[in-house]
Amino acid sequence: MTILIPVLGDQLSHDLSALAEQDKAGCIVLMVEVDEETSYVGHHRAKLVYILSAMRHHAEDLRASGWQVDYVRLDDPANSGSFTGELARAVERSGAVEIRVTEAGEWRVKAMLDNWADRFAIPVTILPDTRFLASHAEFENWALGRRQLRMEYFYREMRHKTGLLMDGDKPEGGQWNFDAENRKPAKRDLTMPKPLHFAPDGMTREVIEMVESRFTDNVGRTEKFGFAVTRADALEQQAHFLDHALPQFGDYQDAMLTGEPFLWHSILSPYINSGLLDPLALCREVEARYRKRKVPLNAAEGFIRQIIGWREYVRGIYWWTGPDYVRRNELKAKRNLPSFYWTGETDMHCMSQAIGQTIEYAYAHHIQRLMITGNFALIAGVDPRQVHEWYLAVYADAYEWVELPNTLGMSQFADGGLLGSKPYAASGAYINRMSDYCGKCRFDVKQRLGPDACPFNALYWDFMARNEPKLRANPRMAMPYKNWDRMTEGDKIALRGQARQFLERLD
Ligand code: FAD
Ligand code: DLZ
Ligand code: SF4
Repeated sequence: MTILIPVLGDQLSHDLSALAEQDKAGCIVLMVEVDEETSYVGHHRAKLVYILSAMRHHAEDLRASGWQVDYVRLDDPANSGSFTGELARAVERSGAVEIRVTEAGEWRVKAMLDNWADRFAIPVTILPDTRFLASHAEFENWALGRRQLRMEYFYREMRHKTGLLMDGDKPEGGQWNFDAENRKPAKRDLTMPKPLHFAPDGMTREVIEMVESRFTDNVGRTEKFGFAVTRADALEQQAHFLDHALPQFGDYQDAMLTGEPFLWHSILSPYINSGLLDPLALCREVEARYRKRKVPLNAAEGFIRQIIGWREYVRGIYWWTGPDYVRRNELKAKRNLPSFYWTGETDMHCMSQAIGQTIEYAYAHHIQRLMITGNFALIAGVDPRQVHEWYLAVYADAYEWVELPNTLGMSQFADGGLLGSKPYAASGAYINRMSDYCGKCRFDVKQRLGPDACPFNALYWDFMARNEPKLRANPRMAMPYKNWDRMTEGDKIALRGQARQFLERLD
């Protein structure tokens, strides 16, 4: 009377709902590496190595804790290439009488799981993913009837729900949000933290070899692969972050420095999203450090907000908006994604830094994603679908439920302001304020016109001008339009001409 429990590649948690309260002796956990998942987008090679190696290590961990695991490798000649095909083979092999699975993390895979009840002659139970704070119903109840959805208000609900950084019914420190303190530019110094590098073990080296030989056309390098691939190592990186980077996480959250890909960020998103780390337990650790006065409130609050605020909010938006969200293109942007997004070969130093480290590490931090690569695509008018496919491919932490709302909603404003209140469009001045990139660039950030002018400047004003009918009424855009109105007609024409010339060269 075997129960078959498929565990997907982003379900690498011992406390997964499908595993809860099951008699290990009567169950077989099924884990499968399948073409369908390794190729629905051209994943970065280090992302593939991370996911497949973490899956293999997790299977070992499950076995060590008493589970029977049926594991199918990508290079198994009998591998059918799909979740459903592999489930069918496993049902045959095991004679299972029931299938139990935790809900999938994206619409594409949800459709497959929903189909299993018709496809198989045995009962299929799909359980909610309890690793998130807010259930689908909870988010829907919160969202229904609101004129506008805003992360800040959802976040306050999550603070009440979890009790994190609460002082009774009030927020700790008398404020919900300390973001105003979290916008300091950083200076390079010798005490800067570095994330741990985990040298690949034999199992990871085997996966690297397989990925290098099978995914020859994919983007990204694996030479510097140093992600943790086990829960124990992910916990080590978590502790390392809490000790060394968290105290200044808030201050330098938005900063960027040449040759410094990680700064004071946690580099924990791949582990949280694939299930190796528990997001709520991590937030409780952060709060404990604050209570022991080891980290300031702006750091603790800033970090906790990213997880119980942004992370939960974007997931809510993903499921609430439905599978058609991916097609939204409010600003009707059509340009093809420039080819340098795949190589990093561009004179724009900020772009070559953000893309270069992405190719090298499958990682860039939030402000690089939002205000460098995202901002450029937005103001250049790149088709949001292509932008989305790039982000989904290149980051080790990228799964559609979290990547799509961040890219399409937050970064490209393609949902017309459903997720966020304004487009994150900026000229070179912002990048110059928050980084040291401009000092090392062949363009001059202070110039708007001419061959040496920073491309972000003219593109920014061109974006404002071409989207004026959609954006002028937005109260958060009042200031930039006031500045645009102050310019002479001659200035406006020159700026738009400069942008046009640049975009023609880009095409
Ligand atoms: P830290 O800066 O240390 O932040 C701590 C944690 O907070 C992260 O590990 C993450 O779990 C969470 N977090 C922070 N910001 C967000 C956010 N906006 N949405 C959800 N969680 C957040 N994050 C992903 O996990 N996967 C993605 O595919 C992804 N795509 C993005 C695409 C774009 C265009 C943008 C602008 C952001 C994207 N993000 C994505 C959000 C954010 O950039 C990453 O979570 C963060 O950079 C991960 O690095 P870190 O672990 O060092 O984060
Ligand atoms: C992202 C990914 C990749 C690259 N490969 C696999 C795989 O071979 N097997 C697997 O179970 N999961 C993989 N994943 C993660 C899945 O895409 C992820 O679990 C689903 O998207 C969840 O909806
Ligand atoms: Fe980027 Fe412009 Fe600064 Fe160069 S000058 S780094 S292109 S913002």
